[in-house]
Amino acid sequence: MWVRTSSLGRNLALACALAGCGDSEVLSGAPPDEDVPVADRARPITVAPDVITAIDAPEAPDATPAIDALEAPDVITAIDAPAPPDAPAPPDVPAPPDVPAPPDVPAPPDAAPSPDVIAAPDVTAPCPVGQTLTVDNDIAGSGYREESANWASWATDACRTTYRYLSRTVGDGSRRGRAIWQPTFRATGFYRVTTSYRQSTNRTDNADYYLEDDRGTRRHVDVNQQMGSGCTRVDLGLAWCRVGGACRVVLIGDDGQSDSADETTFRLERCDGSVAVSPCAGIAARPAYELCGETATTCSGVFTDGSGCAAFCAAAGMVCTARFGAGPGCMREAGAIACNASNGHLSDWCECARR
Ligand SMILES: [Ca+2]
Ligand SMILES: [Ca+2]
Repeated sequence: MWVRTSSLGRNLALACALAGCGDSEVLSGAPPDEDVPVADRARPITVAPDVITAIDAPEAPDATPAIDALEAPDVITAIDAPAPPDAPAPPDVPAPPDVPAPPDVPAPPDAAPSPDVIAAPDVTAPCPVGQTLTVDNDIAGSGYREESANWASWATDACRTTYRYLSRTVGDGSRRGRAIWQPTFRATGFYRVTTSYRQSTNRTDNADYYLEDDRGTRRHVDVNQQMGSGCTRVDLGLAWCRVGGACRVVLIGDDGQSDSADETTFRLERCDGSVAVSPCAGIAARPAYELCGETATTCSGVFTDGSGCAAFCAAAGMVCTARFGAGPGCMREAGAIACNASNGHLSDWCECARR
């Protein structure tokens, strides 16, 4: 069912409405510090200098020579003729011959890729595990951008220098828009993706983040930005990103509330240059479908268009094995529903497996 569970944020909003502590943007005529609760306004705002580089230096790989140097042959000590008794000077020891250059090692032949494997470059380079790509509104060229003029900046409790937020005092005043974090990848593999925002009662209780990776998966994470404390970080999951790919995080401000956007990091956990396409890619490619979990042979997630679990699973060439009520944001409810039920639900949770 499309059931939005009661949230603390909504209670906060109701409490504020009753107590008169609501959105300062509305009540105060949008002063410059519209985004900051009253208690925060006396606090000095310090803007850190923008000296942080876009990409942390990767850990240096172990210095492993490509080819071990050949051992020098034993020094030749042969003496052709015994020294005469009256010639005590030691014979010259011939210098060892030059160490011959190691022969070129032929590259192994490329393995023939199977049809469902994405070929990726850079699979033989040392893997810079731990390399962290930081994308932020305050780091020029790091890969952060916005798709509307509805964003404003503020510094209080920012995770890095300043954060951005949808404001009704700028742009068209609708507080709608998208923020995108898309770094340039130097290694192919699995990255842990973490985003951040400044928690505030002025923020949306429904920030829609989408983590899109180069396997074709699109993971939806719904965040209540009224929850947390100051600079708050959220793990969006693992993404497989390749050199030259289009891995990214998209925050869609769609509800007229104020989404907040700050630093997002992509930390390399392991290199893997040849990854099978997700078995659930067909589900992930449909905007009305949310992919919530996957294995090599199963997918689970939520349809939000009333199409039912048979259609949901068929998008991945699978069949429904279980169905539950659910709301958008991968919120599964208790109580099983028949896979083929015609219950009029706009959204349900589906579990799928190969035929
Ligand atoms: Ca920032
Ligand atoms: Ca939203």
